[in-house]
Amino acid sequence: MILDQNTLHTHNDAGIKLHQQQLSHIRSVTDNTDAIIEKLRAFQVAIPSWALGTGGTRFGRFSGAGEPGSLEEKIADVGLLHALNRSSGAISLHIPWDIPSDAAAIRQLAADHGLRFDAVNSNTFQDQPGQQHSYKFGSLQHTDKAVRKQAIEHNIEVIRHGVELGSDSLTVWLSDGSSFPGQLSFRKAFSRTLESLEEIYAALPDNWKVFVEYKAFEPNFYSMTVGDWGQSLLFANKLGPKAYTLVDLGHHLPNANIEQIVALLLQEGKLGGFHFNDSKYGDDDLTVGSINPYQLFLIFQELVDGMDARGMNHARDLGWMIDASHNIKDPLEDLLQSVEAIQLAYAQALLVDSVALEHARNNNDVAQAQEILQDAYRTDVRALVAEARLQDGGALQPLRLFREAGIRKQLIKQRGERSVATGL
Ligand code: RM4
Ligand code: MN
Ligand code: MN
Repeated sequence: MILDQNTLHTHNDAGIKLHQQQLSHIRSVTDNTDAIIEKLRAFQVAIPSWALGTGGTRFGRFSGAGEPGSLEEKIADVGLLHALNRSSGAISLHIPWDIPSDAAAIRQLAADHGLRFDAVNSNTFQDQPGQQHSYKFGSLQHTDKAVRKQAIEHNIEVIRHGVELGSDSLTVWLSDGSSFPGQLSFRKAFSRTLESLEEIYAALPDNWKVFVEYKAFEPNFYSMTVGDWGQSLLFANKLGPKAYTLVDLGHHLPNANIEQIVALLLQEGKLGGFHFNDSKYGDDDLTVGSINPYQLFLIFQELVDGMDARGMNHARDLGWMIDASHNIKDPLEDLLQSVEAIQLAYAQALLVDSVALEHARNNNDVAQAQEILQDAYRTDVRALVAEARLQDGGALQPLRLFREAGIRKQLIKQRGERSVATGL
């Protein structure tokens, strides 16, 4: 469905007065608000095609209603999000969960919604019906060359789909590893994986990037072959200039200092992509900013600082994507919350007085350095984010409008109570 423009305008008209007051307040206490709004407007976060349905845990899945049953409907859902917040202008596909049968038509449909295709994702962590070799003991690391070959060919196939859709990056996340001591030679598993990745790398078009995503544990619980940023960086460095590390916020051991990881990867020119989510324990895939928004801010502060140090474009030079799963919330509401949390953290990071911070650091003024960061973090920047949306034709309060307009009810009417999206 398409967001009705009259409904949108009624919503915005109703909230505009309060918004103007809040905006003029933050303008009166902050200098560079126009520059921040401009950056917010440019910043787009990709929505993965597998996040539009209800996820589950290994204990059960409680399907929502009106879920998108086809790729076309998933694109329509991302289009709706984008119409509401003007910040979800990209979609990321997981192959084979979402194989476009008519790539040109799908590309056109996405363009009609103002969407482009972000990184394409391969899947060698599940067996598909009719697949010749099993990935039970790994894919790119497998001891059997035939299994590795199958996994390599799948990744090359994913690149082909991506080219047809106008994507320019491939994300490889491997579940490869071992569950028990003795099961695997770490060194040989690494070398086999590298060789396999080299073949995939060789198939990348000139303007493409490959992102090597790491994860500390799960589904393997003793070792993961791309288990941390060190391993990912080793692969990326050995592969070459088109290979980068991808950081997924939920893929670290508890209490890891992700902001430091991000800072160093950026300094090395090897941070390529980012998967946003939040977690209390592990790869919980919760709504961004729902558990630890301060950490998200600290990460953004390093992202902004590190990108500026290299003269990078915040909006274009890294791949930004949400990688979350919704077990009990409406996926679209959850995604609206995640995008908003990302924008708030980004806006707060842009507020940091980096000159004063540098000065405090050089003088070892620890208390002042903390004050500077927390001053930005404690600033209410919601009006800046809302203004950026407004200027781009979005809603003042996307989640509220989603409810007021009864969007889920309409989707249920179109798609039925029992439609189930493909994905995890
Ligand atoms: C993994 C990882 C990947 C995602 C899959 C579904 O844990 O985060 O990025 O594609 O889950
Ligand atoms: Mn991920
Ligand atoms: Mn994950």
